[in-house]
Amino acid sequence: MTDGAAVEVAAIELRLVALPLVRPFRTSFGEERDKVAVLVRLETTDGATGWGECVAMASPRYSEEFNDAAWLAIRDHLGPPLLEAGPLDPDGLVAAMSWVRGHRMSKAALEMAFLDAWLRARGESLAAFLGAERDRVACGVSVGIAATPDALVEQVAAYVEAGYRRVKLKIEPGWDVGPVTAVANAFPGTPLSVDANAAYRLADLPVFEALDALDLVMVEQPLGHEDLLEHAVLARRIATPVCLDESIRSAADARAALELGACRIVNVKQGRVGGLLEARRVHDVAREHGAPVWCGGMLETGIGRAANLALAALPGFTLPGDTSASERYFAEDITEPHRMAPDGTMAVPAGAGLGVEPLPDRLEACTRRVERIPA
Ligand code: SMG
Ligand code: MG
Repeated sequence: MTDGAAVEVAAIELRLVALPLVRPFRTSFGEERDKVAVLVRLETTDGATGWGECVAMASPRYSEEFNDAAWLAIRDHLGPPLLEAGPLDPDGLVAAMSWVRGHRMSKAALEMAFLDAWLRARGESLAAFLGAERDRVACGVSVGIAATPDALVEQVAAYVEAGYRRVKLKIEPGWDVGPVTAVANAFPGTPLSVDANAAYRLADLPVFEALDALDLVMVEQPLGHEDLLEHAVLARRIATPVCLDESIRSAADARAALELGACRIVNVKQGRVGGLLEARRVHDVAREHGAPVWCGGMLETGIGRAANLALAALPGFTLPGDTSASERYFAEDITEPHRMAPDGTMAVPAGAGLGVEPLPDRLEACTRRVERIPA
């Protein structure tokens, strides 16, 4: 439920930005060298503006969504009715987009931009609006597939040194028990997890049985991206808690997964579930089931990262998130950088709305394309 004044959407600006990553990020589904994202800038008839970031990638590999599709979904389908909708509050905005099936990352980007504008006008931070109970959050780091186990250990050493409170290693068939054991042996007290991005089948059970010996915090999305039943079977056969990412697209999915025993932990990404309001409902469902949640990441720029930090400050987020410092991704972010303290925590932005905005020069330098509706 949201209360308070409704505002009218006057214009929506789409902007494609590209930022080089400090090092390529390799997962079981491919390698990212640049962060390419659609940003949304929304204006209200009262003159308030807000920013949103779509977490889709350049190609439909993490999920079916991708940047070019998000651009069209927003420009041609989601956006125009919002310009005609009259006064909206956040629930009204979500309702006005609900006729579109799927396209959750596009809806989430519009919702983020709307909330930023709406909250700035009220002088309220996103974290306070969502119900945050902390002003700092614990940070983990997600480490891509490396060239060799030694190279992986070297990367992890720098992150452990920086203070990260949990290290997640990407795995795929052929890059699992060996490199993960090497890291576990090199950093005995460091909480470790693995993320397969759906690269395994149930027949790979021996891999997960072998990983059980390493006392991992969790194994994330080991099996099919749309599968719950096989995850429930695997979860019963291994000791390591299963966490789901790709398979949870809504609070209803989270409820089904937890009640089926398909997972014990949920990775929450606001974009994957269609927005911050639905992400809060995923958090609420998991809490009802006594399941910890943590905030995932999509290599966001400083805009999307600010939203993640606000979400990660909710009380059910009891595990460190993939909410790493800006410098882990970019030599220069498009906002002031989000910095991590040596104790492995990061400040939740306290200013109104997202509490951050793009730096004009950086935004200009990263922009590849802009389009506005109405034109
Ligand atoms: O934002 O630090 C980050 C990346 C975290 O590993 C991460 N994300 O499956 O959880 C995941 C992946 C999805 C994006 S891979 C490009
Ligand atoms: Mg994941």
